[in-house]
Amino acid sequence: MEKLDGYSGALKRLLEENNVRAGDVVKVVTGEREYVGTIIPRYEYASQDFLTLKLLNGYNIGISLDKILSITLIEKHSPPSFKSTPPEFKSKNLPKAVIVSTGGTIASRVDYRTGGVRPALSAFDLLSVVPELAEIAKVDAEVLFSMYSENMTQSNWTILAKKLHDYVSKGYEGVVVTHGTDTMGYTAAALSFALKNTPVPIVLVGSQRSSDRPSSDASSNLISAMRTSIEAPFSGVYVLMHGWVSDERMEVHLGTKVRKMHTSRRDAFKSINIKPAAIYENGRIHVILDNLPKRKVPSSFEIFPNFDDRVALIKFYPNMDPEIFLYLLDRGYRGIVLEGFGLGHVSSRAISVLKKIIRDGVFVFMTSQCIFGRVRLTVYDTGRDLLEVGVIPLEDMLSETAFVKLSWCLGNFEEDRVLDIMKANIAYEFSSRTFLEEGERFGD
Ligand code: DAS
Repeated sequence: MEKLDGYSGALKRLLEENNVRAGDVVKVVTGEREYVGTIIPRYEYASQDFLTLKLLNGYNIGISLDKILSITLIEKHSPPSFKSTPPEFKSKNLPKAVIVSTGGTIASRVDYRTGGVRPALSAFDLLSVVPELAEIAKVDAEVLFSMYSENMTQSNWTILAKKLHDYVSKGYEGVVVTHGTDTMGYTAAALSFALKNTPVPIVLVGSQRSSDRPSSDASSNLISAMRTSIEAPFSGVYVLMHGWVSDERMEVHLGTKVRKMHTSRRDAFKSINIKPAAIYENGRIHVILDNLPKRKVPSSFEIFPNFDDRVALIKFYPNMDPEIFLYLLDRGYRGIVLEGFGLGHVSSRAISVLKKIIRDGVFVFMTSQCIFGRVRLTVYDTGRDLLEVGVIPLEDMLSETAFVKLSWCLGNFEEDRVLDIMKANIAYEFSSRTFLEEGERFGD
């Protein structure tokens, strides 16, 4: 609790002299009037010139330190602590499901020490703050990591893939992975490649608002993800997030075709160059894409969990110094995914350097920083020169997915198989053609 006070300096001394702390009910007397309320924690970075009280009417006020004449303890309180309670499952014959938590906003709460948000909720906490889950399945929970997703690495992907393979192999009917939103698309792609022919849906879910904020999307996302993982007729790896700013409609995106497209909106995630696999609305799943793998169709469920981290994703920019590619070669990088301009172009200055590193054994693939559409290296001479030196175009594949796939290829297969596997459509990472409905704006 001490660290939650967040008070320091003269203000902290005043609290200590009067033997009061955050959570206590006190009477504060200033020159003008008296206040009765609860001392609430402050975050360390807040100004230390004010004592913050929650009055009996629920409003908070800040009382300037130099106005305080006395503080009297009325009632010692220990701040409310959060204790998760085991869920009460509604019936015995519910299907078995599991929530594997990796951290992120969905598993976070406001941290009074800093005023920011930090990973704080365990998977069990999630179960107890969202009791509706117990009506859908007999849910087990495991905290695998408790981290912001910007810190996830290839080795986290490997650990997570093996964990999920275990659960699915033990017969769990539905698997939900709670994850930070920042790199959820990368992890969804990684699991799409690492877990081949998974017989049940694995649904990654995050939230843009932590669960202790009124506008939180955490519980609605979690319930929708659990229901989708248990009831969807398809299998594979998906991301579920809001399809619109309100709570009614969720979108279920293929793990290799999804990207976070807004920093804060709750409908930040979009399927790129393809429609969402399904819509989850008012408790029902509406499948959109044809030819999705069917749930529980017997086939060999295999795991290829390794990833090589000597792969770089480079967004080309005007006047980029091609020497950067030589640096990557010297650092032992084995593969580069380029996010080129337009149809897949880089400055002509770079072509000779790319030729050198490819000749020295580095794999180089081309995607586009346009995000929508597909690269085509045969339209301009620049593209044809790139083909000539051995740069491989990756159609409409998302650059982030290409980065993950190359890391996965180099982590699991011999080099003489890499080109063929990169060009093969393994987990819907390629869309054969990009259809736009009549009048539809791309990115809708
Ligand atoms: N930092 C973000 C992350 O963990 C928080 C979130 O959006 O989940 O990805």
